[in-house]
Amino acid sequence: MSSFSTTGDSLRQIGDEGFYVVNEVVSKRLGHIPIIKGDFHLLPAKVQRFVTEKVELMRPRGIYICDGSQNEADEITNKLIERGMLSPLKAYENNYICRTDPRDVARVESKTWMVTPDKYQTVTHTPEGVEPIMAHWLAPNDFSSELDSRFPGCMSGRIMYVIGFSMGPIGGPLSKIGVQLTDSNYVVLCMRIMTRMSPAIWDSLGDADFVRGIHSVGVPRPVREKVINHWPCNPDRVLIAHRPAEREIWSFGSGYGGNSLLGKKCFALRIASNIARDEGWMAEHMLIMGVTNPQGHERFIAAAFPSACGKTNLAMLEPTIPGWKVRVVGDDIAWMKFGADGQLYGINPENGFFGVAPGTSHKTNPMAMESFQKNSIFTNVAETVDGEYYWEGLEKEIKNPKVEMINWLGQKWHIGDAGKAAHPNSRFTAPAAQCPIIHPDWESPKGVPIDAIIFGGRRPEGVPLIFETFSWIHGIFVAACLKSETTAAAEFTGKSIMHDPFAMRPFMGYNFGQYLQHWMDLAKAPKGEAARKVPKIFHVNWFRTNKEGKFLWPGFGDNIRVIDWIIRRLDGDDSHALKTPIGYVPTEGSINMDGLDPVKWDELMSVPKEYWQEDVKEVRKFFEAQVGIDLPAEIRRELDEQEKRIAAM
Ligand code: OXD
Ligand code: MN
Repeated sequence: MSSFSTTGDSLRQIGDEGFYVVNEVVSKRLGHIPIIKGDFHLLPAKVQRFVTEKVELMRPRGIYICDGSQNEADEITNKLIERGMLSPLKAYENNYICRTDPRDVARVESKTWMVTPDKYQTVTHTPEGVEPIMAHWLAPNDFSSELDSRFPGCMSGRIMYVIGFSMGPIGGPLSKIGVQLTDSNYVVLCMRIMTRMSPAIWDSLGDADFVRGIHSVGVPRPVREKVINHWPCNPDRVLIAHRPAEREIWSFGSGYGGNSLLGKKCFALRIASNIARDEGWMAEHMLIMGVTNPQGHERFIAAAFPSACGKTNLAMLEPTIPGWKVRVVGDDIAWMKFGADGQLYGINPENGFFGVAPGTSHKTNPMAMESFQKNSIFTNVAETVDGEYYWEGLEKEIKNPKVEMINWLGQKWHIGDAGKAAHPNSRFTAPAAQCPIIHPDWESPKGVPIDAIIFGGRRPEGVPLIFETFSWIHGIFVAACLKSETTAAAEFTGKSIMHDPFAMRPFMGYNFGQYLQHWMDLAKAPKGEAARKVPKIFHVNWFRTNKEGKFLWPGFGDNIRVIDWIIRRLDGDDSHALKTPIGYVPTEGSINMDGLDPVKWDELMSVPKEYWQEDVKEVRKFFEAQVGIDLPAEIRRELDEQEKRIAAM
């Protein structure tokens, strides 16, 4: 390891970006490396070591230690505007838009890896020739060569930003600290929205360890290929690799949020699920919402849906029945831990919303719309000549439907023209605190008490609007069987129903069989703690269609009607549930339909025998192919029992 020291101040200008050198780090190996911002010596020693090692590897031309302040964000924003990478959306306060290289628009699941010494720490024992779909494994040796062919010198000519951040309220008992190194200033701006980025985290780090994130767009200077849209990226060389034992993430070649904002999917799900298993808690792809009934009693619910299936919309739902109130704690990730009192508590580790823009409107999600009226960044949406954002779903709300726009590909576009205004996975990045219905306890370090967990997906056929599982273990089985139609959040094209167990398929951090076992084990309290009050588990499907392909349920704000039923079940109302082979469904009349256009109850709620007979066969094949001997016996038993119940229908 090299020893570093810093030299005195010297206000020398560096490069063409108007940055000044405030200090220097001297490396035995590299000589003088300019510090452009911050005081290296104020970083904890272990962070200094991490930074110096990676500087030696990636060889940036300067180091910028971020403090997360408004001044810093303004400075970076102004530079990006000058360079043409960001532009202000003039119709709002402090909102910006950027367009990516069109090859860098979504998560790349096929290039996302977990690196563990033993393959089966990452993946299940699948039969010969069957590719595991939950987590991809990369051998440490292969990882080393992939790393060696990408990272040495990858930041040359660029500035390396050092981002210290907390997932969860700084210093909270459920929170964790990360340090991300990146050469993308867009990433700095988005991390500032999505995480708590502040020098206060250095004090709270103490003896604790931190998660290491190393991110490079993979385009060292001088660049060899033309940079498109001022968005450097290296799509042919993308690699997103995690070393769970080392709590380390290596991301190369992409600036798209899911690949580059390392606090989110990489840390808060893939790495955190490993930490959670070691420490006895859960890191899940779930929203958390507080729902208050007309009697004023509030319950907190966590809900898991695959990407782009409406978690943000549900978390911010505007109830259509009077007297109900919904407040959002989080819209994408939940970290949950049982307290010594036996209650499950959950926090949202994030600080912002990175939501899918198309489909978001005042009709579908007015509270999300309110959240991004200022201080937000829009990626791959369209922009009108009046400086407004635009995407599919805003047709009825746009002030001037004839207005000229620039679409996400940078071409002139009008409503009605061929092609799309916005990319289907275009995003808004908005501070959570700006949401008018953010829960007052959303930053409670201890978390909020979770009483129910909902799983769901896009299931056009066969799956009722709502059912309640029979038990914790049956709920785990149902979550293991979760499926959904594919969306644009990853690289998939075309519509097909895919397995997405626990809505975690793209984010699974370790062997799925062990993950199921971990969920099962959590029901048992350690000695000396109160018995665990496991939440009830439900399954919902807002997306069932009739023969003509029309949705049978209005969804959005009307989903409160389903939540109302769920909450009555939590409150011990046993009179409104019908036992079916897959779980309890509401009896007709037990869901409040006041003010709703008539719905086809039977079509919406039916549990068709033939469909479920096929489903059980398909699930058995899926378990055999994808989980194999790693499937806990209890879950296999749940499948057998469900099969018997269906056969007896
Ligand atoms: C997301 C995703 O960005 O799940 O939240 O893809
Ligand atoms: Mn997500």
